[in-house]
Amino acid sequence: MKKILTIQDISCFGKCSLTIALPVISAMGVETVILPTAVLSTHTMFKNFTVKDLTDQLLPIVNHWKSEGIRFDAIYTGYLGSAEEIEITKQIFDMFRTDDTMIFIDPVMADNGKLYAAFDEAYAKQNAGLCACADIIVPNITEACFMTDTEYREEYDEAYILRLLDRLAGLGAKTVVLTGVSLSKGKTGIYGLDTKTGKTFIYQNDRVDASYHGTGDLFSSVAVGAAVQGMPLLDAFRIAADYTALTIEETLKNPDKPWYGVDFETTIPALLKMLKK
Ligand code: PXL
Repeated sequence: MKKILTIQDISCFGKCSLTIALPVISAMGVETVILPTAVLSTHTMFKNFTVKDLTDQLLPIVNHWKSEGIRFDAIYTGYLGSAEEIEITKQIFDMFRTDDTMIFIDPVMADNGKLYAAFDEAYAKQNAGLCACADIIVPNITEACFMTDTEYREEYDEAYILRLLDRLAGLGAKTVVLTGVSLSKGKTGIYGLDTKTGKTFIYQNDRVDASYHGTGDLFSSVAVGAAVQGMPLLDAFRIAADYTALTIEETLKNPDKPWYGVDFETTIPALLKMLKK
């Protein structure tokens, strides 16, 4: 069985980061090893959330794993709490990376032109340094702008996206994939670049007019869970995008309409069917 280590926070309530990665990647038939960077009462879109930072636990935990001879087929990082945790994450890559380890980085820190509450521009630059270590990075447009000193635009054209991809490639990852890219009305999706071949790829589906927390984590979890099992990258991203769109649609049908996260629990059977096709 393939084994993924995922490094991100646990937001106890709210459905994001590890409370999405663990159930979703496990359901895909991949052993999911977690390294929690912090425990929060909720994600940071709630008011008055509590945070217990776990920076001092990271190296003791991984040192124990190393002494047990534990190995990973992929390492997937999401929301990291601080610049120090980014530095430790780089050390963890060095400790566990082999020629076959896929390093998948979702540099979670911003959306809609703004950094999340806990972060500043220095943190964004640190994240750019982390992305240099990756095989695959999946920033949204806002994160890409912060990491490459590019002006954020609400309205853009394909030339803007290609310029962003080119700048992201300059950070050093092998495959760079921009998420949340909308090139025509009513559509949204990804635009990627294989930096070795210079080939770009694009996948768009219908835009669902709602924005939910945790959808980026859902997308990344599915993409890395599929890719680690040998699925061609473009297929892995296509399924991740379709599944995320389907889950948002299903969530909108829920009469309780939770604002804080998506009902991925109801769409896991559909995900497994998509993966079998
Ligand atoms: O979904 C990304 C995410 C992860 N973890 C925490 C967050 C967020 C987004 O806001 O607050 C704690």
